[in-house]
Amino acid sequence: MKLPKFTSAAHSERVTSRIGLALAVTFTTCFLTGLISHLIQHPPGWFGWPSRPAGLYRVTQGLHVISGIASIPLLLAKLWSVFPKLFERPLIKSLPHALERGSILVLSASAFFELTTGLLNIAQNYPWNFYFPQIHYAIAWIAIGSILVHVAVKIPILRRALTKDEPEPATGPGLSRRGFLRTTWLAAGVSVVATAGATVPLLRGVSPLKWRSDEGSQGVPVNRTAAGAGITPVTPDWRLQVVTPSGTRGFSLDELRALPQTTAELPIACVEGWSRSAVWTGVSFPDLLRAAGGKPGMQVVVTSMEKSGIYATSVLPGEHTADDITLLALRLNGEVLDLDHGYPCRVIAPNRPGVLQTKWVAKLEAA
Ligand SMILES: Nc1nc2c(c(=O)[nH]1)N[C@H]1C(S)=C(S)[C@@H](COP(=O)(O)O)O[C@H]1N2
Ligand SMILES: [Mo]
Repeated sequence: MKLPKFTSAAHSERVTSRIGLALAVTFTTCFLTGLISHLIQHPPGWFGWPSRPAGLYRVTQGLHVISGIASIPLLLAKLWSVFPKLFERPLIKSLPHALERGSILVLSASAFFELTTGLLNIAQNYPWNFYFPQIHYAIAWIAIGSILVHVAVKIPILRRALTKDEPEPATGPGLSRRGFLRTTWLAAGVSVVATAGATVPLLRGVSPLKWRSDEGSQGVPVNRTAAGAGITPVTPDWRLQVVTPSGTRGFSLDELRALPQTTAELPIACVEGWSRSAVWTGVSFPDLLRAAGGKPGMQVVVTSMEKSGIYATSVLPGEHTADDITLLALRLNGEVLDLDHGYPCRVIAPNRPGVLQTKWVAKLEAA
């Protein structure tokens, strides 16, 4: 079968190289910010994440999702600009040629996989539950590895295409080269503006496709409701259990309210990319640890009343338990914490992913 000849101006090295460079920037940003998020959630021994600046994770995770969203139109435009090449015959000319084509296949498939799973994740709130982060993380290494190989192989073409100032062909069907590039930048920009309101306060009113930044009680979205987590309001004999090397202490809600209270404005920054700042009041971890016979700077294992699920426990590293604005929050935006936001008490720590801000805390173990 003879394929029709492509003559669109979009199919030029110059166009492909420009879009390729933009993709290299968005993908690298996405990879590095994703890596940071992964390391915070599964810290190896050598890794430490500071508790300040308080809003840093909000920025890195916002960038993760925004750079991923911008990559979608860029990837589509890049595939279109090389479209005829994908069907070039003969399929394989030589061993290096076979390797190059193979790497492009791996690159396109892994990039496509990362972007669709990421997008579905933010749109549907963890449809794959447990497996999503592991697979998304593993394939990210394949994507970034094949991108590095691809860029290395294409350096000569990149050089040629970006230094030589070839004139725009006089005529041709469809968009001109410049027009195709402009359309691509515009599509990427529109995608970002349409969604970034989920995390950028200034764009909140502008983004029609933002997710989870409006619904929820007390001015803050709810990730998982109390009903969804199987939580019922606690009875008056409820006690927060605090275990330290000097023993176990129970705190009633009144006793927690009687301890020194700290108020701080801190964001919930969900790994899905939405974030929202709020004013939280409660007992700071340094105060709580001292009251329970422990010391600020001890690592604390947090256990929720939630019986199952991957968010039922989290670990607060020493950097966080020594920080005066790491709170066991009792109040949100001036009101008693709503049951959906973690009543009677929840963790709110600065510079920390939303998944680790454990709600409905039952027990704290300091060591
Ligand atoms: N026990 C428990 N804590 C939890 C969760 C959960 O499902 N169960 N969800 C986490 C996630 S993913 C986020 S983003 C924040 C959201 O807090 P919010 O629902 O108060 O906005 O709570 C975190 N704490
Ligand atoms: Mo989250």
